[in-house]
Amino acid sequence: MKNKIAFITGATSGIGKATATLFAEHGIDLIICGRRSDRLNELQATLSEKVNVHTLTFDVRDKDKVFKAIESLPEDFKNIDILINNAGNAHGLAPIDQGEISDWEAMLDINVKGLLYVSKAIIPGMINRKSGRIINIGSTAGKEVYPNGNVYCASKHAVDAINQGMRIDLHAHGIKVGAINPGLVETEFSNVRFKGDKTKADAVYKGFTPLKPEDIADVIYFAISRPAHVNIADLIVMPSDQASSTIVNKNN
Ligand code: NDP
Ligand code: 8X3
Repeated sequence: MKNKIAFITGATSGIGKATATLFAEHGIDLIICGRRSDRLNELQATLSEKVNVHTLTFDVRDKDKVFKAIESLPEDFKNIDILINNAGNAHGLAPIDQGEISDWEAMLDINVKGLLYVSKAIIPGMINRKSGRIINIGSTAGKEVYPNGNVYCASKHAVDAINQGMRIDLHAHGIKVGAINPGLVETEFSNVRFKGDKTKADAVYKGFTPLKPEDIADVIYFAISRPAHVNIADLIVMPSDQASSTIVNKNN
């Protein structure tokens, strides 16, 4: 039987990379995406030992490049079964009156508009084939707002709404849509948020046991491997030391 094909955005790091690695172990062919082509090539070299892997290098903000990249897929990779909308980051952590406009634009352009561009390019094929699964990576920040999180939280609340909207609009076409919403996961996320300030980034994960990207990859694989009649519509995953965005037991 032919392998299923998954399209994963943000596969160069963190949750996306861990998901690509786990999917390869389960025999799922991969289209891995990101801006850092060296990392994509490295991951392709590793995972190609197990499955067929195609790389696409593009910035999700550039809609022409998104559409061209997806149109350029070779025949063998065109019939995408699973879309993991994962690319995204926080940029900055500041009160609303002090936030940088360029950070706000980055978060809305990447986390919201980028997710929409990729989805718009891939959904028509799923509709034609009357099947597909879409997992949107939201966040606890899409379920509640925390101090200084303002626009990042807004972007993830938008992902939450888009996830619901996609599910409502696509279920008649046989496409299953769901979101996985992680709490604190130790990835490059905080390094990006704090613009390379390692001390600030490391401090986020100190004093407690954060989730690992592999923990979220496990949950994503669980969601996409349910039987046909089961759809994981919306799921929140936190470290045991976390109760909400602001309540984290940091006494360990
Ligand atoms: P990482 O920073 O480790 O990974 C982010 C990924 O997104 C990278 O592969 C990066 O690739 C890609 N990406 C970022 N910007 C762009 C862009 N403009 N165009 C294309 N790709 C881009 O963070 P995580 O793995 O933690 O984040 C993955 C998702 O999980 C995000 O949506 C994030 O909001 C969400 N999340 C993370 C949590 C956490 O605590 N870590 C918790 C809840 C949700 P490249 O730089 O090569 O382009
Ligand atoms: C990432 C988790 O709490 O930093 O979405 O917003 S948090």
